[in-house]
Amino acid sequence: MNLSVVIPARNEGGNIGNTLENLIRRLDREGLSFELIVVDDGSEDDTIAEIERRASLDSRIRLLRNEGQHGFGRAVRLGLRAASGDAVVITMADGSDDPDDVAKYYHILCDQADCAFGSRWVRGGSVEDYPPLKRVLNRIGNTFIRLLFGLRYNDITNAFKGYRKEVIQGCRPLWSLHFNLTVELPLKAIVRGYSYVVVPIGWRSRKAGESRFSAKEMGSRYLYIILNVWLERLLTKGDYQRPQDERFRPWGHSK
Ligand SMILES: Nc1nc2c(ncn2[C@@H]2O[C@H](COP(=O)(O)OP(=O)(O)O)[C@@H](O)[C@H]2O)c(=O)[nH]1
Ligand SMILES: [Mg+2]
Repeated sequence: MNLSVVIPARNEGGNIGNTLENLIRRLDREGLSFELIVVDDGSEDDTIAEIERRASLDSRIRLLRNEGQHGFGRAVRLGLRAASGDAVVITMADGSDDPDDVAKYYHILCDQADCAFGSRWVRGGSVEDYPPLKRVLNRIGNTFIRLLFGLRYNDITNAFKGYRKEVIQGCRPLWSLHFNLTVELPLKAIVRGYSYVVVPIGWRSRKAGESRFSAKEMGSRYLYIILNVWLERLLTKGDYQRPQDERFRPWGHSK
C-alpha cells in the first residue's frame, strides 16, 4: 500500500526541514513506499526554499503551492487531490505530530480500518506544552461533538489523521476552506459509515514560529460544519452512506 502524507505549511521555515527529515527517517525504517506532499500557502519566509532544496535531493518530497485564495482547508484539499497513494495521512508542518504515530496509522489503514484516528486524551496519549486556554476550548468542543453524535472518540478536532483514499472520495463534496476541514473529514467519514480505529498519540508544541489557529475566527465555522454533518445524519436517510459493496478489505502486510 502506497502512502501519501499531506503537510499543509505556512511560514514554517524554522520547522519544515526537521519535520520532513524525521518523517523520512521513520518511514524508511518501516520500509514503506510513500510520498510527502507539502502544500505551501503563501509563505513569506524561507519555507519554499527549504522544501525545494530537500525535494531536489529526494524525489519523494513534492512541493505544491496554493496560488489561489489561502486557507488551511483549501491547501489541504489541494494536497488531497494531488495525492497518488492508496491512503493519506494529514500531518502538521510544525513538527507537533510524532512520526511513530504516522507509522501506526499506516498499519491500521493496511489491515484494520478505513480510517486511523489518534487521541491525545486517552491512556497512553500525551501533550507537551499545550496552551491552557486552548486545552479548555478543545475539551469543551470535543465533548460537545461527542454528545451530539453519540461517539466515544474524544479527539475529533485534531487534523492529524489517516484515511484510505475511498474515504476522501466518499466525503466529497468538501465544504471547509479553513481549519474546520479538520472536523469535516472525520465526522463525515463516521456518519457515512466508514470504519475507524483509535490509537493513543503524542503531540508537542512547535519549536519555532507562531500558531495561526484562532478560536475566535474559527468557532462559528466549526459550528457550521458540525451542524451541517449532524443535519445530514438526521435528515438524509443515509443518502450519502458508503455503498454496501465497498466494505473494508485488509491489504495484508503488503508494502
Ligand atoms: N496551508 C496552510 N497551512 C497552514 C495555515 N495556517 C496554518 N497552517 C499549517 O497548519 C498546521 C497547523 O497550524 P498551527 O498554526 O500550528 O495551528 P495549531 O497547531 O492548531 O496551533 C501547521 O503545519 C501550519 O504550518 C494556512 O493558512 N495555510
Ligand atoms: Mg501547530
